Amino acid sequence: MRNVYFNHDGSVDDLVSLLLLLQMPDVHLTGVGVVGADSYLEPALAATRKVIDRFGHDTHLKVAVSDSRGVHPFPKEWRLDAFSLDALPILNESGTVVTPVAPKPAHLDLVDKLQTTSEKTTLVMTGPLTDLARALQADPSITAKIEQLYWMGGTFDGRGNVAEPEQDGTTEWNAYWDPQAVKTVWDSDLTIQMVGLESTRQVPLTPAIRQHWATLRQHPAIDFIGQGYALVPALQHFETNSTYFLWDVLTTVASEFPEIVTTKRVTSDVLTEGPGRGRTFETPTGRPVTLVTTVDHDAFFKRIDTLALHADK
Ligand code: AGV
Ligand code: CA
Repeated sequence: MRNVYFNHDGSVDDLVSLLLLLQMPDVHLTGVGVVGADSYLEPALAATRKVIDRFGHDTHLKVAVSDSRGVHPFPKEWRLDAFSLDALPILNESGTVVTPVAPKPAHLDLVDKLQTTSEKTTLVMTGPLTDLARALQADPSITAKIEQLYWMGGTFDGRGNVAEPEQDGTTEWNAYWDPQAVKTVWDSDLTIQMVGLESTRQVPLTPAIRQHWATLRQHPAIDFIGQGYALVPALQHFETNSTYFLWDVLTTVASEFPEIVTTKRVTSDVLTEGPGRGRTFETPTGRPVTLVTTVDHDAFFKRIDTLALHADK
């Protein structure tokens, strides 16, 4: 069994990532933290607890709430999706929420879980790095208990996904929310696998994929995935700023099934000031990162099916 701690920020693909982590036979989830970055915190927390109730196979997880705040807030329209997710009937059949809230804020819950787990823990983070940066500041010795960090964020190809004033279009949102947190994590000696936009662009949400999930909706976990991805825009005629990709799901699935991706080692740094703040970039003097470069598209989507079907058991 592999210990995994998951920190996410409440968008559709974050919750689908949680669902899939809960189905991985070799994964022991030691903790889950939620940050209200690409979501409002209350519905993101509630939906997280309900996904664990419904699809968690009686794990004894508690969900930790983040009090981290970003420098550049996500668009309100995107953050509102968490309310719709939390209201989906499939998460509300029982009418009660059982999974408890952890007593400490997410960054300190992370420290506790790492330090009290005897073996090392793999970190999967599908939102900004703020909670990890704060955990490192609270207790620098946690690096010895972290096997590796898998992070969805950043990009090296100069094509960002932030369409906001006073920035130059080169940054990815999770990095842009808190650039200094990326810098703090980059300055640590953690082993990092990064899933940036160059690879996630290979796995857009499309009408064909939605149709595929529709045909399998008799399986509750696939129904949840289909309902979730019905809330966000697919790649239809051309890519817009709101087009949805399977960013976080790729990160999560690749953390457990490395054969679906190819990677390369890069040395990199991040800007914390100026119009490119939040931009990750390659530089010979930077720190090493394993960057996911390509995805086996069909194997990836097949893996989602197989994992989701596991929830029937
Ligand atoms: O930049 C990708 C990150 C992922 O962690 N998030 C969404 C994923 O959960 C921010 C984001 C970028 N574009 C978006 C985003 C969009 N069109 N809708 C919602 N969130
Ligand atoms: Ca996310």
